[in-house]
Amino acid sequence: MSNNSIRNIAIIAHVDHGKTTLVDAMLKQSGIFRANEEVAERAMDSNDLERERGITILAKATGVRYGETKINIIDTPGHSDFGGEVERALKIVDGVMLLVDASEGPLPQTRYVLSKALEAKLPQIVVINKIDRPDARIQEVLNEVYDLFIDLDAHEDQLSFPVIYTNGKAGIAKLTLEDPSENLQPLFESIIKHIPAPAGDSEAVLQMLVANLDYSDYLGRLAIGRVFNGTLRVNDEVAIAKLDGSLHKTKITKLYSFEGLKRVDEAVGRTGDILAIAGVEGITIGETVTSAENPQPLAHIQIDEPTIAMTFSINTSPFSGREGQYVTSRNLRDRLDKELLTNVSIKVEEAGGPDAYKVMGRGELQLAILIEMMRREGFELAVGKPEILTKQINGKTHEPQELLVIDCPDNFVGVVIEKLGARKGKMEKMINHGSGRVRLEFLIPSRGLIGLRSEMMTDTKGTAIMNSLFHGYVEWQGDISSRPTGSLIADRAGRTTGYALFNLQERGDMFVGSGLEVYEGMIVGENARDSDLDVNIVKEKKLTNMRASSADEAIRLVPPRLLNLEQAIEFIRDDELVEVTPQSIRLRKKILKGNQR
Ligand SMILES: Nc1nc2c(ncn2[C@@H]2O[C@H](COP(=O)(O)OP(=O)(O)OP(=O)(O)O)[C@@H](O)[C@H]2O)c(=O)[nH]1
Ligand SMILES: [Mg+2]
Repeated sequence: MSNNSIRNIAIIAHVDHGKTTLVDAMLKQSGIFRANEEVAERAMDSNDLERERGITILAKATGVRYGETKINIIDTPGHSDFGGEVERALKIVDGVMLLVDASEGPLPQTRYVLSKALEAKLPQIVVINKIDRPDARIQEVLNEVYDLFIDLDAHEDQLSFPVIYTNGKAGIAKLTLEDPSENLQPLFESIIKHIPAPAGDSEAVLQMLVANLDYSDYLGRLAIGRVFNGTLRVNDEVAIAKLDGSLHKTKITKLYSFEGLKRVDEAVGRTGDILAIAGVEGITIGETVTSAENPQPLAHIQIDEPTIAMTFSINTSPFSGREGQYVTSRNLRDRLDKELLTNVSIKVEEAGGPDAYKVMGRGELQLAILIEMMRREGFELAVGKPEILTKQINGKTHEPQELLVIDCPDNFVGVVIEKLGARKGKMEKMINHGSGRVRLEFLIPSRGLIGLRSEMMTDTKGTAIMNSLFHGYVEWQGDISSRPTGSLIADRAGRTTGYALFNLQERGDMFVGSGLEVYEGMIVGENARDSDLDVNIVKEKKLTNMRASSADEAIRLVPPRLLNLEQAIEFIRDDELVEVTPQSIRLRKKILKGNQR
């Protein structure tokens, strides 16, 4: 039995290939909005960090109507660090739209998300997007997509996917390039035709798989998931089949379906639909809402392991508690526990005592986003250098490896190869599109990527595009030398002076301007040499010297290099920390006292 009036589809792609923009257009053309309604661009990217960074971080569900059919669409993030979001979205859909940028072609995350969709045996609609780009190479890109399918061992019948050409920005979809279509009708039709309706029996035992959580001030925890079998009604007595095997009885107090950017109250949830329910305090992702009398849990959601870890600890700097609201180890623990509820790809362990936690995730960006969210909520914390999670395989240490794709102008190829060689990168492929840009593919230990982005940007004058993808484990690749420079460290507390900065700036890059409060052990700059250097950055000029005083007015300070959170995380070494507060990002030595280091 299937519910032919519903389709559940996820939209998957590499970062920035236009998923959220296409969902915008689908929402608009399905008549969800009133004629005069103001709708923001990339409306599904609703949280602050998503809007600021212009990327999707969390997978989100929406529903549109096309004729008699309700299409639930899950917009997913394209950045590799958020792959866990894609993995769980795929558990509750019956097919995917695989979007590929008509100029960039398939990139590492295209490969990743497609491999997950093939693994889940989900049918695909291939969408070649951004066909309006002046540098679009549509036919070539389509061929690259076929190659990718073949490379991923797709079955013959999986190669007969439908192809749609779109300009997501303008809301146009075409079945062929000559198609005069001026709207998304061909895409909607294709979804209805090629994506199977959800199977499931409305009379069978209730089984709803929870793939996401949300929170409402009135209703408490909301579980979002798909009803695979049975029918769900408000006030039903149900059981939550917990991950640990136990059963927890509860009553559904509220039921919603998704309609555009809103949730719509429902009394009865349909089999096959994606719904949000309340009355499920304590539920977590991967659990099943099922019959209380005859519980039949679905298989748990299993996703890829974390590859990177960072230590989050309470802020022990002399400035601790000045700028943040939440500073205790209890605060930190509670916040991380809360994160674990919704963020399936993160793991947390105690790291030698209650004041520090090892937080494990898929990449630096994922952890940096978590830290950024925490500081906005009022937390202060200190974080250490990211470390790679190794694994013992047959008694030998293995480390995670990444497939790294770099796109750069051909005159930088030499620099790029040299840089990656030093980081144990092995070149696998080099493709010259003949457009003046070259695409290089490397296998490189994940360690080798830490701090690479900023160096690569400097080396290629900001022209390189880098993308990486987890590519299994390899035997430990030996030492990779870290930053070749040392730190400039404040040797006493006080306020920085222009005079001191002026005298220090020839030693390296300064991270602070004048008049800033510093403490002993705080890192104030990057030493041009390879060792650390303690400096007096609060030194006042001697007031008795009239000549120096007048000369001071003319001093020219080089503007400080202000590091953002990700740059700070990339900069620090093992014996250093980043101190994060709602207002500041400071770098420090783990051991503050100069005479104890
Ligand atoms: N020229 C052109 N630009 C497009 C098109 N679709 C999207 N874009 C632009 O591509 C950029 C990325 O679009 P998004 O919709 O945020 O991409 P995304 O795939 O959702 O990105 P992530 O969620 O971060 O992976 C934006 O600047 C869009 O305006 C298109 O059809 N043509
Ligand atoms: Mg997006």
